[in-house]
Amino acid sequence: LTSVVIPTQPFEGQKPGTSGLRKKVAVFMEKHYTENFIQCILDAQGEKTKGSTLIVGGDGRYFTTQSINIIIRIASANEVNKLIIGRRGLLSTPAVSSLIRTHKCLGGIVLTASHNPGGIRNDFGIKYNIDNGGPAPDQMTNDIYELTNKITQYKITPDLDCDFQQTGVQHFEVDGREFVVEVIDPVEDYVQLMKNIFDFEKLRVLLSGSETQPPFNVLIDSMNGVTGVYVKRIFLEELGSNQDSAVRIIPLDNFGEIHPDPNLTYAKDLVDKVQEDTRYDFGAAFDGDGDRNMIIGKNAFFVTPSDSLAVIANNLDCIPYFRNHGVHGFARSMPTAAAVDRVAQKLKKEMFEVPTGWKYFGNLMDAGRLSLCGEESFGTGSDHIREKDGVWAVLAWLSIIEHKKMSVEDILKEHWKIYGRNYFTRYDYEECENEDANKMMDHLESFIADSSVIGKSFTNCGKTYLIKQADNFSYVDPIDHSEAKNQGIRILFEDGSRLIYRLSGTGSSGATIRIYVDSYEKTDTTADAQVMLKPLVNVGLQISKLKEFTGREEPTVIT
Ligand code: VG1
Ligand code: CO
Repeated sequence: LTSVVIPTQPFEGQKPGTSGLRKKVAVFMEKHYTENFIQCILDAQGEKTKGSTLIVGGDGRYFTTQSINIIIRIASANEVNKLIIGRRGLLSTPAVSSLIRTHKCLGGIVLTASHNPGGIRNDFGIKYNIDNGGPAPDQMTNDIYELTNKITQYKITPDLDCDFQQTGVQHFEVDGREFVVEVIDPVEDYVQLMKNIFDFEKLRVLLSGSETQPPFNVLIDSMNGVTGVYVKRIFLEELGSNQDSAVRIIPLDNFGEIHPDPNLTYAKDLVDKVQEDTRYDFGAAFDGDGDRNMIIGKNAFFVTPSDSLAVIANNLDCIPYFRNHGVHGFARSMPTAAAVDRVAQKLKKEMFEVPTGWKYFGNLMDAGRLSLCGEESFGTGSDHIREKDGVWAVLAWLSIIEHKKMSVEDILKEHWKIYGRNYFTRYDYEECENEDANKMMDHLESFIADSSVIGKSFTNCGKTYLIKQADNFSYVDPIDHSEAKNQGIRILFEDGSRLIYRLSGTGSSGATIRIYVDSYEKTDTTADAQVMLKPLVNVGLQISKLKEFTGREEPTVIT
């Protein structure tokens, strides 16, 4: 086989966002569009591309097969030595992260738009992960973006046909060099990793029951995403959970026309089932690519991701991995409520607050300063890999439940009793006009730039909030000292309450405004979060003038 050089021209807007490049499928289908981006990913690695091995796979959404064919043909022409591809193109994001580490690869190309809807009319995405298994840092995604703005040609092996529906190794000769494609089972490596972290014997007894104890009944919802293949193997086969304890476990390329995002709005099916059927002790859902998780208890008792992180942090001794490796620091993204900070303080662990996006945790983990971290957006994970990990989070919760012999609700109530409670909510306004959203953010910029706002008070529903600090969050990485600026407008109040405003970096059209609202209560810990936070939400709407700028009366999603 011989490679050829194809002339091309730059496309506008191939700028990776919070987590890769996400666009409508139709955009990726434009002639040369995907080819350009793949060529730029490889070019950004410089000489390291030659002779390298890369992992390739994703959540199986529409355009996965087409994009993998493109990757195979472009990688081979650019002297990549080997691609390791998940069978049928399937690999969860955490599985890619693990495989990069297990096989000591240069990196991996993850084909996913995560929780965004899939199918021919919806979103596709491409993300590059580096040799530590984590998302490419800002420096590299900026390099990729710059290359996309000046690309003039790409190299491709047009006649290379490679099937990846069955496992096995295939050898090709391209321009006189050997090129190898190894198609692997998508779950094998990941299952081994989980077995090394958790006590599968104990979890098996919990989920399948014993002579003295009925099974702990779980309902796991893969939302037609890639976790289906992992859930089937781990929960049904390895841990002996009942056949009907997992639903929507066949990955579909359009996710069955649902929004594969595990929260109370989009995973309502699961919430309703667990609420209606009191036999269920526990429910969990994952997003399309398997890095997000939602945890609910009996009667659909909801665990916020910020609390989930704090509870896991407080109970790491239930998990063999942490008993063996020790526990270093904890971290959360800035908008995530500070429940875990209180655990860190009590356990005397280092605590880090980073910008939104998993890429900011990687350096701290590589430096051995971070063991456990999370985001309010249903992401939880540890230093076993460099991505958030939905299945891992569920196994962590089940290990805690097994060890403490307590229900989800009782575990939370006990936690709040000790630490107090961080009430949290997030309002999302999806697909606003870009111009309106930018104007609102400009207005907030000028609001915080005016130093006279410090000490100003806002009263709503009888509650008064006094501004203590207002800024746009910036972060200096403690390891490589790189700086990330403009990561969200923060308004911090005297009583510890916070309002945070950001524009999403994962959408594919329009602007999504996120408002994060949280407050801390030492003793009043069992109220409804929406009721508790309503006055602060109102203050948040008043300060931002969101309704005036966007014309939106209500948020699209509340989490
Ligand atoms: C969102 C979340 C962020 C998360 C990111 C990727 O980003 O807020 O916490 O890391 O999605 O998650 P943004 O910029 O839209 O707020 V996933 O599961 O899409 O890889
Ligand atoms: Co995801």
